[in-house]
Amino acid sequence: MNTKNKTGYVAILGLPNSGKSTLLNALLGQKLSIITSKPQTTRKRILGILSEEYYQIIFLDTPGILSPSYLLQEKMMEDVKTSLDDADVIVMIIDVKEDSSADNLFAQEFVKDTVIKSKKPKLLILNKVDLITQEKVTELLNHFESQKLFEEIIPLSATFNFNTQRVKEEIIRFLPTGPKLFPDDQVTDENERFFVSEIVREKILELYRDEVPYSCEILIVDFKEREKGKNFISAEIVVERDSQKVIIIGKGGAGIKKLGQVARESIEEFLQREVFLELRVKVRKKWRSDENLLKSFGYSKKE
Ligand SMILES: Nc1nc2c(ncn2[C@@H]2O[C@H](COP(=O)(O)OP(=O)(O)OP(=O)(O)O)[C@@H](O)[C@H]2O)c(=O)[nH]1
Ligand SMILES: [Mg+2]
Repeated sequence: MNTKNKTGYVAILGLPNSGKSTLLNALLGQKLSIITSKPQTTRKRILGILSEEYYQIIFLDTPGILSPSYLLQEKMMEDVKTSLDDADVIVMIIDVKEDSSADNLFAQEFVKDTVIKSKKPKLLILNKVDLITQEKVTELLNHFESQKLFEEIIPLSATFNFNTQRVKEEIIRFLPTGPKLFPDDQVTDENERFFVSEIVREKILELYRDEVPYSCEILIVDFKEREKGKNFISAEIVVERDSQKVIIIGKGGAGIKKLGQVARESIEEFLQREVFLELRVKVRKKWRSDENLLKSFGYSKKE
């Protein structure tokens, strides 16, 4: 083992919709985390591993920081907290269009009382700089540099891959030395089933409005790799109310048909093989506030 190897965990933290998952995917060079224009897309910590000869960065993409209003959101915040605990380096990310001075981010108690006070190296990413002028970027850099809260402040456009390399280099600077923790060819710790369920959820977030996508959870109930023909995947869409089931299915089944089609295409792209996707909708009253159901859906492995 090379003694100069650098290895460590890097937590990507920020408000919902700031671009955490887009940054993770840009750094990995592949789509692992789902991304949508709606806040609270990511619900669980997503681990993404970037291995090169002399380093291994283990990224933790996290749900957006929020003040929880129901149990599911509490579980989401648990994942944020454990990611912070696990991290060797903290990457905080802001959306320069929505929260240019990071006032909203710093207003969050968890950020104010815990993240900022952490002794771990902290980098601040000013994301979405493609949406503002260069003058504004310079102004923001000066503003945050004078605060002296961060080791480095880096302007970024995660979508357009501007400065992604610099983010990676700065992270490596602050990584501890140590042997790699995962095999070089391993990208994540979750299985295909998990990512397939995430893709279905991504498509629901894209296709449905208001509270409907937020009331959905996806369970993969069957996943068969058949020797001949396509893989067979059966997914259950769990909703909270009968009315939401009606909306998901749509008039004459048009909604769920469209969902099945776009989700299948995206799953096939991810798996690089053809699949048959079956979708069913089930009502589980108030699952978002039900400790046992949430546990069975894999939320928060709180010891
Ligand atoms: N213009 C622009 N949009 C971006 C950039 N990075 C991310 N976005 C968009 O911002 C939205 C949110 O991106 P995500 O990566 O899902 O954000 P997130 O922080 O993971 O959000 P949650 O998982 O909900 O907490 C998406 O519509 C992205 O396409 C960027 O650099 N520039
Ligand atoms: Mg996300």
